[in-house]
Amino acid sequence: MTNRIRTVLCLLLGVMLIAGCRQQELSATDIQLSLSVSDLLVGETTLLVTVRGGDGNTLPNPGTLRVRGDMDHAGMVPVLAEADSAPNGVFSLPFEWTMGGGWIVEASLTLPDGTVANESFRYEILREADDRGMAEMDHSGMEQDQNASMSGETSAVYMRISNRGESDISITSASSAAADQIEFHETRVVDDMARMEALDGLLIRASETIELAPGGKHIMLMGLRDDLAPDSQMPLQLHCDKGEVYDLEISVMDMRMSDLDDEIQIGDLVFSNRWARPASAGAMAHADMNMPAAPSG
Ligand SMILES: [Cu+2]
Repeated sequence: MTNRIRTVLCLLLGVMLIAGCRQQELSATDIQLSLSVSDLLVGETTLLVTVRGGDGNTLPNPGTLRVRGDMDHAGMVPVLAEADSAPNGVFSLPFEWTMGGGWIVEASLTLPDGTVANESFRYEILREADDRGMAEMDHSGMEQDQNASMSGETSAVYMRISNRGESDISITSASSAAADQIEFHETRVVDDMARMEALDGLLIRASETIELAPGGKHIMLMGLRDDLAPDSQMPLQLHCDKGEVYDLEISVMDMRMSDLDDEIQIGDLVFSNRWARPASAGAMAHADMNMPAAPSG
């Protein structure tokens, strides 16, 4: 699987608000931008950008919104849109996907006091309806069941893993009945943009503990076969390079508020605080599961 495909799959998720606005007075950090699009096929579409404040309520007419859409490879002309009216806190902008492929949409909201809140979203745009599920182009690796409505959805698993043994343990792959594909990722903030990078695996050194947590390392589930309803459990197997398999149950929850008291030891490894987010639809903004903007240029 190439990096690009990885990026595309994972990027179906949105990006949380960026740290860059934190010092501003009108607390742009509290503002959440979410984006939904009417169509993921080449051609005209409508972008709906919802603006919410820290209390989760929509903010009517919060300012001026500028949107810039770029292909994730160089050389394409950006598509721009702007609106300054959002009667119910929702900007509606006509937009055009001019080509099939990976897109990065940057939404930039200028508040009345000049503060700017930014958020980026990634989309995979198909050339035509028939491309859906085709194993060609960017979807190879993804082997979609035509009937699987969940196939574009993703989630992430977090946990703490301690190695009580005397040798390093390397987890090199993961599998689950709940997802078609699982990768190890790390979220990093570079230039105020949160990016997810694929990792080869997880190394837990002797006597050390690693923490998989929102905003950092995580186990990315792609092509969900299960909607991962809150308060349910999902199975996960972690495979170590020596052939050992760690069979785990993961609690599905919106957010972990306290220790889960679910510590189990398998061999030298102790697993605790194992949780996964519920399935999230492709076009949703989602804290922590941010994806990289491709190199600009
Ligand atoms: Cu990820």
